[in-house]
Order: sequence, then C-alpha cells, then structure tokens
Amino acid sequence: MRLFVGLALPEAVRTQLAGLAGGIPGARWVPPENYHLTLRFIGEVESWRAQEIDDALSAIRARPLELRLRGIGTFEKAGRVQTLWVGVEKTEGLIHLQGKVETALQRVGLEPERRRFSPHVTLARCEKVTAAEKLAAFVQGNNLFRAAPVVVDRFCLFSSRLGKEQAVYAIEAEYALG
Ligand code: 3AM
Repeated sequence: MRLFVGLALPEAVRTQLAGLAGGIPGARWVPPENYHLTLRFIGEVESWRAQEIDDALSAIRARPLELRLRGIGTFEKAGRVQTLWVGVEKTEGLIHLQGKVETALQRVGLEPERRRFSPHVTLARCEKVTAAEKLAAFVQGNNLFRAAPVVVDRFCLFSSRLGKEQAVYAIEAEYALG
C-alpha cells in the first residue's frame, strides 16, 4: 500500500479552504474531503512494513498542536507551477511532531526524507493550467488568507490510492496527541 503520515483538517477549516477554489482554468482542485497536511510521505510498502510503521507511530508522544494556516504559495518545476497551496505556520509544536515522525520512521528502516519540511495544504495541482495570469492573480488576490487557529489532537497514517482524476485517501490509523 501507498502511505503517508499527516494531519486531517477539521471540517470548519476544510469549508473555508473550499471557498477559495475556482477561477483557474485547467487547475485540478483537490476535493475538500482530501485536504490534509503531509508530515511525511512514505510511499509504497508491504503490509509487514506497514505494521512496523504503525507500531512506531503509536509510540510517539507529543502535545496537541495549534494549526495556523496563512498565505498562498506554489511549488514549481522547470519554471512551471505544479502545486498551489495554503501555507501552514512552522510552529514549534508542528516541527516537534514532524521530527518525531521522521525519527520513528528512520528507526524502522526508512530512508531519511531529504526535502525540507515545508508545511502546506495543497489546494490544486496545476499541470495543465492554460491561463498563467489567472494563477498569478489567484496567488496575489488570496495572499492575505488566514484561517482561525485550530487545535489538532491527533495525527494519522493515510493510505492513498491513485485514481484517474483524484487520489482516494483513507485514514488507516489515528494517533492521539496529548
Ligand atoms: O501533501 P501534498 O498534497 O503536497 O503529492 C503528494 C501529496 O503531497 C506527495 O505526498 C502527499 C500525499 O500523497 N507525494 C506523492 N508522491 C511523492 C513522492 N514520491 C510525494 N511526496 C514525496 N515523494
């Protein structure tokens, strides 16, 4: 199965993010039920390995944390925007949890994550955007976006099945914080 570790978002935040979607021809907007914050992408693993991962994540002790969403950003590849996202403040609690997840996964034998942790919630994938100026206007127009802070009291192991249009995510396990 294909796995990642992340945070599910409370309904109120998802509703607020969903209100941003639209107005960029060709963008593939993430359905609100799929909004999440990835703490660590794992990828394809066998079920025995998934079990070890679950055990390792279960042993993590960390405090509930406050999520603060603010601003809009993009990931680019070869000068083209690929991903449009809402930023998440890199608070101490979030960095602490992400560090614990990373350590736990390395202990069960996963290769270290090389990319810098850049917390975000993906709003849309933009491979086929036809109107670059619409995308730029979206970023500029929503740059001051802020959501009311929300407390998150668990993190999750998600499975991801890649579909034609959208991935289907399922929460395989939840781990309480606090
Ligand atoms: O959290 P976001 O939406 O930015 O793009 C995938 C998604 O990112 C990313 O993991 C998240 C959950 O699926 N992802 C997919 N393949 C990946 C890979 N090979 C990857 N991240 C890193 N390496």
